[in-house]
Amino acid sequence: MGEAGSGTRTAFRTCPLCEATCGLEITVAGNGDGEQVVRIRGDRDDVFSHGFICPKGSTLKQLHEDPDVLRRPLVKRDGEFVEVSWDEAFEEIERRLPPIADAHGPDAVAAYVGNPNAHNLGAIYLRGLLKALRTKNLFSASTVDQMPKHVSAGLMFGHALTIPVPDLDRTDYLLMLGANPWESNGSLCTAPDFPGRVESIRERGGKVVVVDPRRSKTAEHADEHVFIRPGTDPLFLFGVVHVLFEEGPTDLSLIGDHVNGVEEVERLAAAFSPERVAPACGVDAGTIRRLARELAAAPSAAVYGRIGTCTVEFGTLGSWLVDVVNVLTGNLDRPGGAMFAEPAHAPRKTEPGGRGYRMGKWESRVRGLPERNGELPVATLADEIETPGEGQVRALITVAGNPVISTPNAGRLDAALDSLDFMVSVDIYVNETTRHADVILPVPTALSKSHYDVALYALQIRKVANYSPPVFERPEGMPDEWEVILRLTAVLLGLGAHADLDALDDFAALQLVQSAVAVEGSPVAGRDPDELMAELAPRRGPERLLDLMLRTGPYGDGFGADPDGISLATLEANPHGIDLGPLTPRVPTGLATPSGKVELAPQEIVADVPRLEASLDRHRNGDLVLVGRRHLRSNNSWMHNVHVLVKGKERCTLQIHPDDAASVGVADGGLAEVASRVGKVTVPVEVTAGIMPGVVSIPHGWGHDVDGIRMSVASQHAGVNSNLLADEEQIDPLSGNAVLNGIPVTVAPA
Ligand SMILES: Nc1nc2c(c(=O)[nH]1)N[C@H]1C(S)=C(S)[C@@H](COP(=O)(O)OP(=O)(O)OC[C@H]3O[C@@H](n4cnc5c(=O)[nH]c(N)nc54)[C@H](O)[C@@H]3O)O[C@H]1N2
Ligand SMILES: Nc1nc2c(c(=O)[nH]1)N[C@H]1C(S)=C(S)[C@@H](COP(=O)(O)OP(=O)(O)OC[C@H]3O[C@@H](n4cnc5c(=O)[nH]c(N)nc54)[C@H](O)[C@@H]3O)O[C@H]1N2
Ligand code: SF4
Ligand SMILES: [Mo]
Repeated sequence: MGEAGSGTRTAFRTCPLCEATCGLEITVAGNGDGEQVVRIRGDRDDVFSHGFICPKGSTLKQLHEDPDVLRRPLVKRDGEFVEVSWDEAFEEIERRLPPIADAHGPDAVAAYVGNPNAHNLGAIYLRGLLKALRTKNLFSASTVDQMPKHVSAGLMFGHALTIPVPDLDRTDYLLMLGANPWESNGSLCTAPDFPGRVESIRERGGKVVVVDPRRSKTAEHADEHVFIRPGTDPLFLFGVVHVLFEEGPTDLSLIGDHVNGVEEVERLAAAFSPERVAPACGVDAGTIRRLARELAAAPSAAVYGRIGTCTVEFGTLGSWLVDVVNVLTGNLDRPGGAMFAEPAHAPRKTEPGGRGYRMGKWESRVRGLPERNGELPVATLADEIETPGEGQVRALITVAGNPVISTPNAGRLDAALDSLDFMVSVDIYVNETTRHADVILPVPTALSKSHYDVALYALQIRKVANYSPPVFERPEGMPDEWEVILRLTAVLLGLGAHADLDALDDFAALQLVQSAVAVEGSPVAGRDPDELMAELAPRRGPERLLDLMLRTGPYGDGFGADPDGISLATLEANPHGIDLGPLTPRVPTGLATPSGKVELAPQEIVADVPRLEASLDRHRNGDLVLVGRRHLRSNNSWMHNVHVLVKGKERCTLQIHPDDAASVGVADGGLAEVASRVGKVTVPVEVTAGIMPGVVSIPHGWGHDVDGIRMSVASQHAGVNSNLLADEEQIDPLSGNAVLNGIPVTVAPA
């Protein structure tokens, strides 16, 4: 923080709203309790974002000042929320939650953790909370998002987070499927000003191709846009792979020694000639052949797939094929291709190989759906709540999640939450989900929390690290988010509502230190844990853990082992972040598969290919299918209470092609009723040639027209909940991810 004139100061803070990690320059005026944000703009000196900001970034001020944001805990008494003290809130939880697990077993308590945890430093403490629950009923937003990519990357490269990212700043050719970074600013690819970086590819003479059933803003800025029928990307990509083998040779010169399974992929691809897949994809065979040749011929190329390739019927196959093409064109792990990040806070792997990705450790009780990454598909949460029997879910903890808006057959889940014996939510609003809670524990807003992107830096396109201290003190008496999570953990551990949190935190830190010194090859291997604990003092909370991670990480000071290395103090001294350079190759040492090689044809994935092939013959009778979309001024379900973001033209509309509008009899500006197997909604119609015939689109995150929420602005801009239409029975079986794109619907005038 620096002084910027009398009575004002300037603070620097990474924006936590999306995955782009933009640096913000925040001007604060006044003093003490009267301090206020006067301006938020992009931090021009930020080493990663260089001043870029989107319209959401500056609204951290409005969020901070939003009168609807909770500042005191709420407990429901006789159906009404009443404000209580922090002690009372935790005493209520202690009185009601542990007895449920005691009486019915640990599986009777479920947890759902949502997207903002990926952007919260304090969420490091969630791991302890979830472990304390000892339940198999763990759910998160990952199974309505990126679980297919975790599974494909886990099986191919050995770890759920060894996900290659497109080397945007150096690539000559970018093929993007099902991603719209002009609105989303990117995902599973941390790159502030993603659009600017894509523009630069074109400026330096490269090519950008977008595959999407909608002519998205990203598609408009590309060299080429290819319409594709929702859910058919794996067929398209198999067509590309088919051509790569047919016209060969595939380029394995760089990585060949480190890949298993190439012949198996060639054998599988034989069934997917461009001519055979073209009718299903709606992409002509000539285009598929040409794109395959372009990818193979480009000096460097990267294929990148996101939401539209994950939240679909064959999500894992699509996610796998993206990287199969990266490997076969010689682009995996080379500059300009698809590379692995190496974040400053994660220990460096020095030997190839590892335990490999384990999956299916347990199954869900009702539908028998397998565990992935330690969790179960959220598409089956309602089943687990509604279905009686041993292990039935009777209590739920949500942390930063809004599953009533975000998950399939939202209407069913909404009703199911009403039947719980007890529910506690850690959240900043009374919204569609938390209105069902018996206790709501609020947390400080972003400007009163510190920040470091533990999750997203694992997917960054440059080696960058940035830490921000809180801009404001927390309101009097309000604990930090990690303290709320830790106190909840203490209650679950049976330590009661008044446990000694400092002791618990010391214990958590000591455990991490002990495991760090036990790692062979670590710069602190064999050191005395107490000595390291003393060096970390007087830090506590997430800062202590982060300091430990940074110091034992690939660029760390190793507690003296490398005097030039970094620590949290280095980041504190560099409020615009530190830049450690472009990504560097990590194969084979970064690979954690048991073979120490890239597994191009994992057996679990190969076994799913016949299902894909069978879909080729599926009768497509001209029915409409629904896809989603995002808007730059929206953020999943929870930034709609900020007036500047929701004002203006209605954005929650049904986009439909003119031909389809004519055939079903709906008109621009009119209302349509959209129905699926599980529900129906009435939504304003937007007729546009920017969407493929046969496809309609409604954005997710809306539907604030329910009773009992306390979001005065959002209620005025309610929109409809598109997940009332998503079918909870439709999942990608390999990952358990919900199918949120390509939902069969009917449309009629309302
Ligand atoms: N149909 C359809 N559905 C989708 C998607 C789609 O594309 N189409 N996208 C999916 C994706 S990618 C995602 S990630 C999910 C998101 O699904 P969720 O994570 O369930 O939903 P969010 O809208 O992110 O809700 C975030 C919640 O956290 C609260 N919150 C905000 N900031 C904080 C904080 O700092 N601390 C705490 N404790 N709480 C906070 C908000 O009030 C809100 O209740 O939705 C998924 N659902
Ligand atoms: N402004 C804003 N930014 C956000 C968010 C937000 O809600 N608003 N959410 C954040 C989150 S949690 C995430 S996960 C990311 C997501 O980031 P992105 O993956 O970029 O998400 P979308 O903008 O939904 O883009 C998905 C695209 O896939 C297309 N699509 C749908 N079905 C198919 C298909 O079958 N095949 C192909 N090829 N395309 C298809 C859609 O038309 C859409 O253009 O965005 C993050 N950033
Ligand atoms: S793109 Fe916008 S919302 Fe995302 S980090 Fe940057 S300023 Fe924040
Ligand atoms: Mo997401």
